[in-house]
Amino acid sequence: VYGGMKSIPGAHPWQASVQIRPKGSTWSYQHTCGGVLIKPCWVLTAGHCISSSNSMRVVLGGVDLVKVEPSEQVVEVERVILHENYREAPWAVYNDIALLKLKGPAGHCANETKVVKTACLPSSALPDGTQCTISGWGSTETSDFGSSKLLDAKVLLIAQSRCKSPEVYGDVLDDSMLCAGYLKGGVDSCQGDSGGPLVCEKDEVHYVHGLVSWGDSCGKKNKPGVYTRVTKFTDWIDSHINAA
Ligand code: 4AZ
Repeated sequence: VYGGMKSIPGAHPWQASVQIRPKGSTWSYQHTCGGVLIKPCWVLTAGHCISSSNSMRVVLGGVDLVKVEPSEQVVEVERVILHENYREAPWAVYNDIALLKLKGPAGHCANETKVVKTACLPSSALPDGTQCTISGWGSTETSDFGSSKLLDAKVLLIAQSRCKSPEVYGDVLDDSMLCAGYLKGGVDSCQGDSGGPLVCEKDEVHYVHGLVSWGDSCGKKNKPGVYTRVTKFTDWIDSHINAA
């Protein structure tokens, strides 16, 4: 996160660190992406975070990637569901969403605690200009390698028409995407935050409206962060979570 602040432990209880075990390694896992806990056995992340050959795990309830914290829960991924229309193009990724089914007995994968909670799925879009929150361990204005501590920042939802204008992203933007941040730059998500939450609070309920997806660099003027527009995928998510 560019222009963010260190998160208060427990402030983003749906935040997951999605980690992969590099090929050839028998024990080490590396943070690759963020994710969002939406049900005790389900984490949403970005499609571009999925690598088919490596085993994946998810860490919940932690803020520090290099410490083992008493509050954290480490859960293996049982199954990966990548959106069937996920596409990579030179300038953008389309339908950038995947579901991770967590391992665990009888619907009991993550335990809900003070610092591990689910975020809600939105049923409708919010007005342009709504203030929402991003969080993650990705690159910062001072470190390309990311932050070992979870960071967060407030961003504003940007009108699709504005974000599709030629000086911003033009027609590479489609309706599977949503822009948030500031056209003046400075505060933004970045590499390593991918798949993590853009959460907006409404009537004291936290809804995941976006997943960090892509952007032209980070924090640049007229190049806000682009997020997977979760309201476009709620039927897809429900169909997989509630499948017989
Ligand atoms: C990336 O490379 C990336 N500023 C993620 C988010 C943004 C840019 C790049 C948004 O994964």
